[in-house]
Amino acid sequence: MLTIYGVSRSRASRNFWLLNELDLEFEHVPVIQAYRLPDPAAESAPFNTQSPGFLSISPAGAVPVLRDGDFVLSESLAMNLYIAGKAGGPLAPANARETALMEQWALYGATSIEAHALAILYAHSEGRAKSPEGEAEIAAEVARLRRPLGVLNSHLRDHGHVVGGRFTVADINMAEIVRYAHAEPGLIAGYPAIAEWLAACHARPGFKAMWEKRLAEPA
Ligand SMILES: N[C@@H](CCC(=O)N[C@@H](CS)C(=O)NCC(=O)O)C(=O)O
Repeated sequence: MLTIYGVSRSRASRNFWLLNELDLEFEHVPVIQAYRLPDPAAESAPFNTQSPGFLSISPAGAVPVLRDGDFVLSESLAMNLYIAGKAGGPLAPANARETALMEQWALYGATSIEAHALAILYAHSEGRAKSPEGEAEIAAEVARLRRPLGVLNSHLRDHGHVVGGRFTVADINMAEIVRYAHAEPGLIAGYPAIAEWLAACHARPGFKAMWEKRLAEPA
C-alpha cells in the first residue's frame, strides 16, 4: 500500500486529491512543516519536516513524500505522475506522447507559474496585500504571470483540458498550482478559459473531499 507523508495544508493536497479521484487506499503519515512550529526540535513537537525520522526518509526536509514498498519519491507533481501511471485508467497517460505532455505541463507549471502564484498567496495570507509595498509586489507578480497564464488560457480554450482532451492527473497538477493565484481578486477571471476549467476541477467530488479535510486541519 502507498504511504503519503505530509498534511493537507501542504502540497500533499495534490496527492490526496488524485488518490480520492482514483479511490485508492493509502496510509497517511501526518508530517507538519517545521516552519509552522514554534520549536520543531522540542520533545513535545509533532512529527515534522525537521524530525530526524523524517529527514532519514527525505533529506530535503519537505513534504509531501511517497513510499511504495522500498521505493521513496518526493516532489508532489512527480508523485502524482507516478501514482496515476501506476494506477492506469483515464487519469493516466494513454501513451508515450501523453506521458511527455503531462511532464511538460507539470514542469511548465512548476517553473513558470508556481513561484509567482505563491508569492501572491503569501502577500495576502501574511497581510501585506493592502500595503503600498504589498500592492507593488502583487502587481509585479501578476505581470510575471501574464505570459504563462496567457499560454495556459489559450491552450484550455482550444483543448478544454491540459492533456488528451479529458480530465487527467495533468489537470490536477496544474489546477493545484493555479489555485494559489486565486488569492488575488479578479486575477483568474481575467483568463476566462482558466476560470471555467478551474471551477469545473473544483466541483469534482475528489477535490471537495480533499478540501474539506484541509479546512478541518488546524491552520
Ligand atoms: N517542489 C516541492 C516543494 C515541497 C515543499 O516546499 N514543501 C513545503 C510544504 S508545501 C515544505 O515541506 N516545507 C517545509 C519546510 O520548509 O520546513 C513539491 O512540489 O513537493
